Amino acid sequence: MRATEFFAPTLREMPAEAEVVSHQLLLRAGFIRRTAAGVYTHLPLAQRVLKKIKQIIREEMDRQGGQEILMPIIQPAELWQESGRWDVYGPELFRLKDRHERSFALGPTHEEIVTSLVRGEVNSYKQLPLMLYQIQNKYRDERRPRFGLMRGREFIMKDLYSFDRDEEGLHVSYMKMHEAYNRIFQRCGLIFRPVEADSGAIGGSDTHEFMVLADSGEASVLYCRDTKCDYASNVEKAAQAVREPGEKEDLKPIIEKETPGCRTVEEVTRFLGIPPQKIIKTLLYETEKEVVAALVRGDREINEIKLLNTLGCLRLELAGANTVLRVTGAPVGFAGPVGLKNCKIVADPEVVLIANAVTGANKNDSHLLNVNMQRDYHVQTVSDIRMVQAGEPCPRCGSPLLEAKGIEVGQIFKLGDKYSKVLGANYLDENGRSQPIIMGCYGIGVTRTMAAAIEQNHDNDGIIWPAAIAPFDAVIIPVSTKDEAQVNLAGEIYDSLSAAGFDVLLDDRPERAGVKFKDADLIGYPLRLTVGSRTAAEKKVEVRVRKTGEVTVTAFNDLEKRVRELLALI
Ligand code: 9G3
Repeated sequence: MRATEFFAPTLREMPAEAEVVSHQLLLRAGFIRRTAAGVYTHLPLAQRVLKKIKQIIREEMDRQGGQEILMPIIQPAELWQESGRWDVYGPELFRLKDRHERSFALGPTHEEIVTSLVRGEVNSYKQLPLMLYQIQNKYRDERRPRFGLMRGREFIMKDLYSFDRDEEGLHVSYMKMHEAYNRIFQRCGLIFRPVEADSGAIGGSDTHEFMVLADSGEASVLYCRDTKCDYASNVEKAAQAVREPGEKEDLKPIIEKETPGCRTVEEVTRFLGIPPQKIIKTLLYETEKEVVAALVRGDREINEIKLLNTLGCLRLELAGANTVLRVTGAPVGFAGPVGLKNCKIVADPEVVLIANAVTGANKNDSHLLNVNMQRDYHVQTVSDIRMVQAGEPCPRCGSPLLEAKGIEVGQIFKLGDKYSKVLGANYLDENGRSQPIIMGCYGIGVTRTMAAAIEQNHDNDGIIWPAAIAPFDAVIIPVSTKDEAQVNLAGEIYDSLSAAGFDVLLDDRPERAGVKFKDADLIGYPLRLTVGSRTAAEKKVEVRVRKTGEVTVTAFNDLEKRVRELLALI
């Protein structure tokens, strides 16, 4: 491809609307243009990157036995009503009607469609296992589409669905996808980690997220410092290690103390001169069923996902001031478990270990000192309901946990019979008995992977593409397009590398070399091959590696070998 014919409109200025670096660089370097909020056109540079990512994904899905299909974007409402999800999802589900007033959704995901396909076609154990996948546009009407391709309303996803006879078969399929995802992100040249995650609203049991590590990532990952232990978890899922009880303390008699205006842990610790580890923080929550008091140590934060899972409820919200007043008899800031009635109490295991704790007195401007579980109050449930922090011991091996920021680019789920039960996707087993098909689903955000690659690999000058997903392997720059020797050698390089199977761009624009160098750094070609007057005379080429800035001069005759070597290293 010649730059004079190539459609890659770069921008001089940093686009003002872009908040994250991948969005800024994708716009500036001429990869994408905005069509509507959260909706983008992919220009040729982006399309080249996406094609390479998709190719890697296809090869790894096929290697594990996946078969590619293509399901419709337009999905009939009836299937979503059958699964019960038509009413579960609100405005996030794009809805539309046809000329006959029949309702449809623009597919945000394809569990309903694929399950309905399989229930119609699979009826015997002999047809299982089965893995079907597609690479296709998805639609989700995000409240605030932001961050460019990181959270679009239209995006490309690879989604695979596995169908097995039983949980054992599902586990085999799940591990195949786990392996495939490791290979995919490895081959894409990304630094990533598979982490344990919460299955949340989707139900089911096991789930892992694949995180591309980047400081700008929205997600927090905790992982074990000991590299022999591969524990890594999304911060929401991370389990606290079991703690031994500390020194035994004699139980002291309970004392009520006035603490005027002290509502927060910080205010109470300062006023009473005690460490926050001695305080029991009591937070009231409302679920669809009841009011719940959640107890954690004063220096800890509640993890609402863990609390929701412990309670087995659907909705969970911090109780308002009126509810707090009605249940505790005191304004917000003075709740405590002692004498608390009409309210379920859930405690974090660390709370059990606090002797002579400080709690709210359920009375305005008052706290209780020397509160002890069993003697002074009882709880219905003890369960891990708090956030784990970096530095705490790994729940598997006890080494300290480290924290990293990541971008979720893939997620794999064990669904079990969640969809097959409601949609009636059954098969006949060897004994002629009808069984629900056991499913898994496995997604990769393809457009998001491209954005995450930039978040992880850039500098002040622009993008630094990993070679495997770069739009071109190299750019060839003749320093002067008026110098015939340079133009001829650049053309020869272009022809020979193209013939050898490399993707190369010949920057034949009549621009100053400095402008072309700047654009080359911005677009992020792994290699820059420069032909100047001196090198042209000697039939040599200056080879610069974008990632390291390393420059070497190579004879034209050795160039193909050199390029191959360097690309293998990037
Ligand atoms: C919806 C809307 C948004 C959604 C969903 C449904 C997320 C929804 C979860 C998944 C799970 C897996 C297949 C590939 C792997 C991930 N947002 N999810 O189900 F109606 Cl509006 O999509 N799907």
